[in-house]
Amino acid sequence: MTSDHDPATASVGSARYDLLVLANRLPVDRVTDPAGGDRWQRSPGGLVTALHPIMQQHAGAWIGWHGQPGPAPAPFTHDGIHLHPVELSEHDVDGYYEGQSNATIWPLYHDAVEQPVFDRGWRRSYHTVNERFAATAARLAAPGALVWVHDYHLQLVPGMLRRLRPDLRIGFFLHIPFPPVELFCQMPLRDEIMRGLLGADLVGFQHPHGTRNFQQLAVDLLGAKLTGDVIEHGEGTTTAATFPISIDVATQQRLADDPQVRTRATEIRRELGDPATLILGVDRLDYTKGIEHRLAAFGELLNEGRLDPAQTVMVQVAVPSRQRIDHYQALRERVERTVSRINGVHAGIGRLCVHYLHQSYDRAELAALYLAADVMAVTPLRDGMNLVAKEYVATRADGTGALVLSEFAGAAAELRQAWTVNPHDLDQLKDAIVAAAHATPDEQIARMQPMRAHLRRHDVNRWAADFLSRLDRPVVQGQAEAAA
Ligand code: GDG
Repeated sequence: MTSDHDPATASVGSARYDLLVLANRLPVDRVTDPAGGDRWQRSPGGLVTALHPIMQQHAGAWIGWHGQPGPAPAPFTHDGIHLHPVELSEHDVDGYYEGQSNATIWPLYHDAVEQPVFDRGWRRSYHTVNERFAATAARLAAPGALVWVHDYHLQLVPGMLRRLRPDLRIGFFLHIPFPPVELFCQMPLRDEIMRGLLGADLVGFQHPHGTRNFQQLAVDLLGAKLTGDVIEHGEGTTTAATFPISIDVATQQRLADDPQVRTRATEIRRELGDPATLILGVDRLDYTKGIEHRLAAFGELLNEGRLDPAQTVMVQVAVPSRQRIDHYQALRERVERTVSRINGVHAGIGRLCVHYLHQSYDRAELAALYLAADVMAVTPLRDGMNLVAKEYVATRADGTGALVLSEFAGAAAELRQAWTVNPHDLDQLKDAIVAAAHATPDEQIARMQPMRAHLRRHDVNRWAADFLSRLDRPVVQGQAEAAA
């Protein structure tokens, strides 16, 4: 990654960068101080943590939306990263973001657990916004720069950028599942998306299933030739490979060791009435996360007397998400009705069975919840990875705690010692929750330790380094020959 520009003297706005990251959102949020002043604050996500050192080292820039419709702020530097906001109008937010990205692609890529909505106007908007991102990257990239494009919002960008700047090395990582051929082919935008993704030199997926689905589609839909993990297509070659994302394990462990967090964990249990078993769920309030299945299982276990309502508490953190989209409003109503029904039947005065928290929390409070929980229930119907499962494991320094994990989360491919479940099989889910709740400390530790060891070796820094070093390696042709 070399170029002749000097990052020390380049001013944001006119600089050309050796490393560019493109994601729907910039890694900062605008927050308002109590005094009424606005400032930018780094967002809590693992992606920015992982990329931060690399971005600083290579004087990289991040291109993304700043989170508000309307004119984009001028480029600025925050925490050593150069940020280039992309403007989205109200119309773009409706069509590109809430429409095509979150009401078409998101449900379709998650097994169509909700019916994807197809809309011509949204598709046009998606195309327009992807063009805007590609044009910004083309303008800002130094000759031969590495460009790393993230996620389902920007699938057309690699192809568009390739046409504008053939000199770049372009990588793309999909954070959500890549669906089977039959599902993908429902999408009117399917050819354009495939050609968009194949504009990249390297396309990364969370799970081998996604990688295989993509390779098969390239062959079936576009007549590409597959040799090893290299796809030869009309426009060149693209490597498709699996790079399971992870978390910042060191930071998570520091939180777990923090005396204030530990005290808070004890306090949480006390505030909940010191139950024998605390079952925890932490998710964005999203229909892919299997929150309803989890609640149904818990409700039945209480009805059947297999869990004692006086001794068992469930805490469900449901972080508000995509609240303007119909699917999400309907889900919220269903979840709230179910919670209320369970509490109506099983709670007592001053004693709830389900504590439902439609709020977001800071990382320290989340870590305290992870420390307090005997059973962590992660039951998505489909999930690219699921970082909550990994965070729970990384927090449990003494090896206790029990993770119930859906086989449909990408994380299940790595966290093999969890109580693995098919969340659609309610009886199996119930049995797993009971088994996890009754596991002895020895059994918990025997399961937890190998998962903790795995995470120590596979943290988010390694994920980013693996992807970027593979992207930076000009060996695509060599690999094709070796595999032939
Ligand atoms: C997508 C894919 C993939 C949760 N509540 C709060 C909060 N969180 C944090 C968690 C965790 C993250 O948000 C959620 O990550 P997930 O992986 O569970 O889920 P998605 O948001 O759906 O993410 C997913 C991921 O991308 C990465 O590739 O794993 O499959 O769907 O880190 O701790 N953070 C804060 N307050 C909260 O209340 N600050």
